Amino acid sequence: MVQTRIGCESLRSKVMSAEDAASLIEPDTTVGMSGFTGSGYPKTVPLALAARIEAEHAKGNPFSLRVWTGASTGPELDGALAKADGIEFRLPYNSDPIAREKINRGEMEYFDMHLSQVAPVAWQGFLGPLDTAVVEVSGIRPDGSLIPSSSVGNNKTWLDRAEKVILEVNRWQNAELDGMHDIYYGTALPPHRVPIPLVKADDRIGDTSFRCDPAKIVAIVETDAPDRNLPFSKPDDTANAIAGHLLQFFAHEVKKGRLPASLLPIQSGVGNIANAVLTGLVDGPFENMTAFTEVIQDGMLDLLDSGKLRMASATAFSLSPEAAAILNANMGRYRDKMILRPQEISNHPELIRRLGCIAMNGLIEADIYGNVNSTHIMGSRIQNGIGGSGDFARNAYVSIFMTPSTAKGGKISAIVPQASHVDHINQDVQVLVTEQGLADLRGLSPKQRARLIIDNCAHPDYRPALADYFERALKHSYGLQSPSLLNEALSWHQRYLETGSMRP
Ligand code: 0RQ
Repeated sequence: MVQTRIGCESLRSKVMSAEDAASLIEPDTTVGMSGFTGSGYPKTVPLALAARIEAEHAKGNPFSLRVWTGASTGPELDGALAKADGIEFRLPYNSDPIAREKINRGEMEYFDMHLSQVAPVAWQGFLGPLDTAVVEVSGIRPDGSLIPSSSVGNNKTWLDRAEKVILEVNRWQNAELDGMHDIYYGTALPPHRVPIPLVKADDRIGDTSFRCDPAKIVAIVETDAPDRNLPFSKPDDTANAIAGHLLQFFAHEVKKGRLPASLLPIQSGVGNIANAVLTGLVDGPFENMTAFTEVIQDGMLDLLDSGKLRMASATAFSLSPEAAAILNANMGRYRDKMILRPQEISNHPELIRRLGCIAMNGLIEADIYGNVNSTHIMGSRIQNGIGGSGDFARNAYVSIFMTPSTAKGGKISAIVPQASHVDHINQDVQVLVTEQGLADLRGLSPKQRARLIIDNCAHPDYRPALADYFERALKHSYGLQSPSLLNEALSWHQRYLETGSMRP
């Protein structure tokens, strides 16, 4: 007999099957789901909901939902609901391939908003009412408070705002997660907003659990299923070169007295390159580091194990299956070195600016002036979403973007005359790094930036064409602050669409 994680006697009567719980969600309503970068998302109710939607569609009945999450979830949620044609509108960050395809075919509306802004905007009422919250927790305490699972995301807000609440109590999540979380209940709307009392990355300012009115809980489903836990690829030469340039930059900044020897709280974006940089820091000279970031990925565990990282604050885990197994086997050891907070706090501009985070994020393309596109392929196809990159880039002590200098086997240059979509304006991009080198853009004018980016970051195959474009723009541009040849600026993208390569 498996021990229940539902410590609150009076709530046990609400236990039911995922199918019964899913039947409580009405068509044409808004559902706030837990989940952030593949962790802590509900795993059975969305699947049952997708089956119900398919059955209704087969009968000719319309059934679709507006779905809000923390960030990306897993195939059992976004994948299943998108496949069932069950999502008419979704926010924020998504990395599910089926949902991505639907969005790019124009069959799903999508708003990839800044992650720190989701909860405040929901409270401000701009998103409309929230009908149902479906939230995974790792347990329910005897007093009815909810022990969060492997991500916090927007769960506090969904539980507060929703008319009714469905809980998934997941036994797969480690019971020793209890105590790791820090749920801040001091947020308010203007004019009642006050400073957030967090001055160090390891400060605790809230509760270890969620509060939830038991009268709103309409269903509890007990589950035992793992998070998505996608593997990371081993750092290749490109990733290692990028990590090497960054480590050199940090050492230089410490020597100049612009960064302390333990650096400042690091933020690391998603993906293999970001993970490789963390792994690189394991062998670096910096000790006693802290992280104030969004996700704890494999490299962050390695850094904690090495003793170089003292603690990490985030809103979620994003681990490979191997790292998740290590974390779960050693939760007692890791728990005191990690804090999971609501994404409204982990990504809060006030806190990022106060702590002076070192922001490190990936990109799709940057132009010669350092405007960065993080989201759209060829200006129109969404890849994932802006996620938390904007929260951190605008407010960081130093904002770094990194990428391989080419994509698709060299057919695409990541450095282009003009970005086909801009998420981060050049003022928010202070350092650009590729495997070719690093461009420190701080304090430089657009023309000075262009020369440095072309020389230091562009791939040699594309460098001459970029230099040629820039020199001609200097001669023929309408203005010379950010020289541009309008009829040519996006021609590299057009050439790729027409020929399959940006090469001239
Ligand atoms: O596509 O898989 O079809 O080959 O884009 O690129 O190289 O795998 O890079 O995993 O580091 O992701 C910007 C998307 C980079 C990520 C982005 C194609 C490439 C591949 C992915 P394929 P890679 P990464 C906090 C931080 C926004 C959110 C963020 C991201 C696919 O970092 O989503 O920063 N960032 N959050 O082939 C055409 C180019 C391309 C290109 C790459 N120039 N043109 N295709 N690709 N460059 C965390 C959160 O917010 C949750």
